[in-house]
Amino acid sequence: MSKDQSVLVEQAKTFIRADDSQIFGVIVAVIAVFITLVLFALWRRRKNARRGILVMGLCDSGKTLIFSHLLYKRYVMTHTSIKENIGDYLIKNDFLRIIDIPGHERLRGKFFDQYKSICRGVIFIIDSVTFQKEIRDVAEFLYVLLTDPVLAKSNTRFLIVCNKQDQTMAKGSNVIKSLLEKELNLLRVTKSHQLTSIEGSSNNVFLGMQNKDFEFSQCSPIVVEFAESSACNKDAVSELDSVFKWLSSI
Ligand SMILES: Nc1nc2c(ncn2[C@@H]2O[C@H](COP(=O)(O)OP(=O)(O)O)[C@@H](O)[C@H]2O)c(=O)[nH]1
Ligand SMILES: [Mg+2]
Repeated sequence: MSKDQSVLVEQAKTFIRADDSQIFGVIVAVIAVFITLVLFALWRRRKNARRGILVMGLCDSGKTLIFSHLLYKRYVMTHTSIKENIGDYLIKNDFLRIIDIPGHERLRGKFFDQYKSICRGVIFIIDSVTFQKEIRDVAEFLYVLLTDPVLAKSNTRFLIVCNKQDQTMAKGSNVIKSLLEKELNLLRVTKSHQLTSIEGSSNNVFLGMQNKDFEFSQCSPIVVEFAESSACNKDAVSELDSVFKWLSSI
């Protein structure tokens, strides 16, 4: 082979090597884009699988009335329910499935277990008029929800709605929040004693932080917000503004 020929061969080899590394780069980029798309699709699927908003709270707090305002924008005469109400709430080309779960102690556990795997958020309704009388029951119910491992794992958002604000005896959301924090703090001690005495290990997550007085801000990855509402006004949907806003942010 002449000198010129071997120079040409060398140049061709270098060119092919450069071309190889370019092709390699393109392949890596394509694979990276493909993996990102697959992960994004999986994330979307998981998020869409959890499109349930559970409306919960004690009996007579106003769950069914708020449910019907949210879905049908109207006032209805309600009666104690033994079955769940379900409806789809349209939002930005998408929908959330709102599920009004009966408040009765014997029924709510069964319905909660049935729907918690699709739960993206919880709207927890409190009757702000009877709150002080019922504080223990409200705290017990909230304790079960906030320590549930399924809800904690899926970063569930909570909106605690202090309803019946149209009544003069209604407590405001700030008062309710701080009274509930104190009650949950006490309840946490009782529950941990109960657990150690029955020698069973529970899967439930610890409420708040060890060795610190309980505050709702410590529930991470669960996020808890508070709002006030009045659902009885036949036309004033605006008094549920905070609930509508929360739904559009979830
Ligand atoms: N004054 C007042 N009454 C309400 C309000 N929300 C619900 N109620 C009344 O409380 C009662 C129980 O309401 P309901 O929606 O059936 O409660 P649920 O048992 O939690 O589903 C009904 O008589 C409602 O009209 C409210 O914001 N203000
Ligand atoms: Mg009801």
